[in-house]
Amino acid sequence: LITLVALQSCKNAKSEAADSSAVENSKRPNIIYIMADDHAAQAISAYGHPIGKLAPTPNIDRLAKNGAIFKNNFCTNSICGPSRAVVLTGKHSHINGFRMNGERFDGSQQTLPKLLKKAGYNTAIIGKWHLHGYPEGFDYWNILNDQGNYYNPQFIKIQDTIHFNKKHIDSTAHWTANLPDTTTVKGYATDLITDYAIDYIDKKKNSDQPFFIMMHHKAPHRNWMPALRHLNKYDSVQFPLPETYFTNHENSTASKEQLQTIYRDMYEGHDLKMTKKKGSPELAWNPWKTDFERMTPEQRAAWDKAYQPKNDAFHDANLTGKALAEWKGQRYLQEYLSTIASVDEGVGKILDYLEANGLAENTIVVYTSDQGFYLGEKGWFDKRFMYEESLKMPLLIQYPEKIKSGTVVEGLTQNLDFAETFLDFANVDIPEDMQGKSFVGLLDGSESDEDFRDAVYYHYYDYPAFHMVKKMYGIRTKRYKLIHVYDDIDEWELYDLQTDPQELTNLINDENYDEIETKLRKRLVELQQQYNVTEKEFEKAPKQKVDKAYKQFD
Ligand code: SGN
Ligand code: CA
Repeated sequence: LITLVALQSCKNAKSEAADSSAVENSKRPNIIYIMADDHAAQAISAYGHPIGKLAPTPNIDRLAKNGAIFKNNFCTNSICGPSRAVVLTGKHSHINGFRMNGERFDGSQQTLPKLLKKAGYNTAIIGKWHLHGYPEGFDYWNILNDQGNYYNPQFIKIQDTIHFNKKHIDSTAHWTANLPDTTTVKGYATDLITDYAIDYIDKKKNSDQPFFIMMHHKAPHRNWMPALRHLNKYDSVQFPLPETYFTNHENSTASKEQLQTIYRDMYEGHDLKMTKKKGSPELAWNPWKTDFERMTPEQRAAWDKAYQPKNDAFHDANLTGKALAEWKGQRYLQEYLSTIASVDEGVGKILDYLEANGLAENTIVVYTSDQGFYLGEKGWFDKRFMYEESLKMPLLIQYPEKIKSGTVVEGLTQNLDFAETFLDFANVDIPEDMQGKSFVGLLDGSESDEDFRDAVYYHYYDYPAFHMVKKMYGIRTKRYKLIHVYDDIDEWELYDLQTDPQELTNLINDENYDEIETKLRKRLVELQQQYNVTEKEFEKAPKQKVDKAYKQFD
């Protein structure tokens, strides 16, 4: 009877195999999950985009060469904390309870690290956490304080808080920011996170226990501060600005009203590292001063030395209007891509380490980002929208024992599937209540793209908030996308990705697409039923909150 109950509550019924004996463990793969923050697929050369080609990522590309690249991997909610919560739980935001940044993740719920730990894994998280409160289910953690900083970041380690108690956690309200347990570490965040991860792996490499490590970079999140060694990396490269850089957002009110346009909303000093006047290192508009003030005088001097000539040249050029907007797009891409250079080097370090220590064969290495990002498409930076650039998450996985080199996955996968896939690879029971699907079958060819999934569901809630992207939910199939934008508006958008990959023509009122629209609406409702979406999910933000937020971001 006991076996029966166990079988019923799991999707893959591996209960008998799931003990933590040393023999069992020695066969189980280690899992290294590397997740960047805001790393767009367009900026990874393996994806073949012109930007990625001009700023190659040879080490991330090694994963595609050794293993698999996913061409259609999507997030369920394009924003940081929510994406992380989905990865941890294998459940949509409305089920795991973390719908938007600033909320507090309920750490008492079932999570991937807890399940792996129970099955005998040693579990760790290093780097960005951003779910507030302290991580649970990890044997070791060393997390960035809140969003983290590029230079001399603050970390919070499990050892520092070993004496913390429940009361202490509760009293810290929503934020891990400004906790008493932080230690400022001199160095550059991406390099520190890489080195800490290698230290951890090194300690575990001879153990009987397999390990699972989540290595979460801050990079390349705003405000895109490259390492000192990369400050001039792309000074002489001209990146192509997208054709849609100056689009006027016809037929989409949400697109018109967003506040994430490069040439209008970026902070000239803080983000674009522009200076007030020629000959001076003083930054132009820089409201979040601590990103620069925390640098040591030596770091700051090296920084200023690298930027002075290019900023002086900008002042000499006296640009205005369209030329200025284009210059800003170019500077943004240079900053963003130079910041990625150290992430790519870090991936190389990890892969070299695994190869040199005989760990490569039996270790799954995953590279992804919490969501996609705009690199000037539609004039934008940031994410949040259900359009391709922010919906798509890069995903590359190597596992020489089980994944053939050069595998290309076209099936529709999601971050919702990660937990189940890792459990599957680790031969651990997959709980019935997880909402994704293991994509091991897509990797070994035993399942077709069509059988795997016909449509993905999306829901973004974080409005009003930074960048003022409206609430929206929708469905994306292989060819079409239907979006409902709601709250202070009620607008539907329909795109044909085959004829309009840039999603510029809203077909919602086009009669030729009536039949397709009807089918999509039906499938959308079915998916909402499947994922237990209730009326409660569509609550509106109070009007005063919206008005106040607009004022704040004006
Ligand atoms: C910060 C950024 C925003 C960004 C959010 C959320 N501004 O507030 O541009 O959208 O984080 O990003 S900054 O000037 O403070 O960098 S997320 O990745 O954490 O969701
Ligand atoms: Ca992010």
